[in-house]
Amino acid sequence: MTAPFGRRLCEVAENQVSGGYRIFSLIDREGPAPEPGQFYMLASEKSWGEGGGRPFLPRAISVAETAPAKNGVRLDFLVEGVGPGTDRLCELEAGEGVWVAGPLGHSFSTPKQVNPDAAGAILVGGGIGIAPMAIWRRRLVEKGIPLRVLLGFRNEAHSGGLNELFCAGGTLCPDVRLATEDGHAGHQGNVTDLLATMLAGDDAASAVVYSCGPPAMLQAVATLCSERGVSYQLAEESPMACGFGACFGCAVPKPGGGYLRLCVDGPVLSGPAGPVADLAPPSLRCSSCSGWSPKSAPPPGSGEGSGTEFCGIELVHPVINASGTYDAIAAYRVFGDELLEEFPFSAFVSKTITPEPRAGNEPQRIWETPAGMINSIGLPNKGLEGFLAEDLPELAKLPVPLIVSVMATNREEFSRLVREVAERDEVAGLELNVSCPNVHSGLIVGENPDETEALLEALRPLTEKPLIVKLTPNVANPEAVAVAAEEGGADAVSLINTLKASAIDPVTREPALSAGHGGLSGPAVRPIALQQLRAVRAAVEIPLIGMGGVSNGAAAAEFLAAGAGLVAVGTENFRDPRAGSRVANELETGMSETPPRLAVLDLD
Ligand code: RRO
Repeated sequence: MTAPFGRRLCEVAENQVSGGYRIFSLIDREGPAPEPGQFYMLASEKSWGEGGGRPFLPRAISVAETAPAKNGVRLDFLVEGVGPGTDRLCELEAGEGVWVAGPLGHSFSTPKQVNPDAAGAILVGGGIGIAPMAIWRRRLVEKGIPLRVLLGFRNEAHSGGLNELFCAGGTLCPDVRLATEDGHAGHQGNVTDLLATMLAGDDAASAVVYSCGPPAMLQAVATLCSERGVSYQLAEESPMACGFGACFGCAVPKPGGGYLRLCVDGPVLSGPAGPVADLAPPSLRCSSCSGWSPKSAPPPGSGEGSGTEFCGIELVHPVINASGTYDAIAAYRVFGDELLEEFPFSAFVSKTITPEPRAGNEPQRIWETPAGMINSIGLPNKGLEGFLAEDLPELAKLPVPLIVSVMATNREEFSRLVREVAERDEVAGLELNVSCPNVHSGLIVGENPDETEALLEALRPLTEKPLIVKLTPNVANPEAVAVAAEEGGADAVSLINTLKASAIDPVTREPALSAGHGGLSGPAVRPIALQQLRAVRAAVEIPLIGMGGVSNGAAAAEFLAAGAGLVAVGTENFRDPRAGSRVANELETGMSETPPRLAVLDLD
């Protein structure tokens, strides 16, 4: 089952207090009913990204219960206010609008063999993690699967959802047992104590354990199950900006090395941690859309189409994606054909590829900031060979021209990338990423005009296809680097990549990102991007792609006015999977659905 493409506005039906938490209900008129374990990306229509600029990114919240409602589906969410996003969700009032994307992610799956003599299902929920256990419990009961439920809370003030989700007529459901750390109810101690006792039973090996809760609890559940040879499925949590595979923030270690993206490979992982099943066929195959090919693009200057021409590539509108902010293959798995029918960008820029595969940086990889975010993703990619063999044939089915972003740490490797990528007919152009803030290559070519010019001189003879140089904002004179790129033979430059930035976790007082620093993006950087774009515009003749906090048509118009030929949408894709087409429409009509989100810097 795929999710409706994009986000939609749903109405709050009610919001009630529940043991230190809140349970709020939305009426979803368009989406399908969720499966247990799935989640939604939520952001209130009002007071989100305004004022102090936080909350900015939508929040991933698991669904606790669902029921048919008049004109749609009711969705219940359990939420604890622990930061600006969840605080705002706790304040929602009946009748308010909430932006919703979903249902997203893998759900729990039923034990294959339902043997009435078997131990059945054991559900283990801790704290806020009881939410997906509630909807899963009801589903298992409906299926007639024997089950026992173990719930753990710190104290009475953190027992939210218990009465509403696990009681009938004011009494705890008979299959539910409690553990509380303060001993106010049930077993005093951890919920995993109860699980350990249960798994010591003779029939334990035939049980399946389902669990959601804090990481330490999930680790203990996994250890217990592994020791007893019991299969298990865990609904995990990880900070995520988008929910559909675009941001690469929600990485969790994969057994055998590398990382999974929890939004598209989870949130439910089966033990030993692995995706439960494929969401949808990974191959892009939209029967009603024809893929782009160099032959299907009208020749520049032919007058066909209402679009734009950029370096000889004909585009239907001037809005593309910023590299690394949209994984079209993952998005297809989540949204299906609708993605291809209404592809949001007029050209697609791939995530940067490197000569060899890279796993990316250790989590934590993303951090929300006022009106923006810092990423330290660290360039996870399949490497040249994997990209050409697996991803390029898929990306070639997109209904728009493809620009491949490449990065290497020396000229020889850059040359290999450019030669092998450029010779493929599916590729319309290449972006040379000389500006990633998150790899420790020793040299960021784009910080040095001489290196940039020498690189372009080496690469220019290798292809006639457009070479676009992605500039870093982390230099005093980006225009000097742009001039060097132009003199070396670049066809265009794109700017800005992210600004070097750090954040301190207010709880630990340690750097919030594992790498210590990352790159800042989002509306907070827009004035800097505009200033650099203007400086570069004055210094070079070649066309420019402008980006940096483009969140609506008004912002895109600013970049075009400052001298860009195209604008790229980046961070806004995480908040709105259809941001590209929204920005393009707003540009064309001169109207923005959403007001400019530059609250921290705009004085108008
Ligand atoms: O993957 C990343 O960490 C990353 C890249 Br390649 C880039 O060019 N810019 C960025 O902010 N992050």
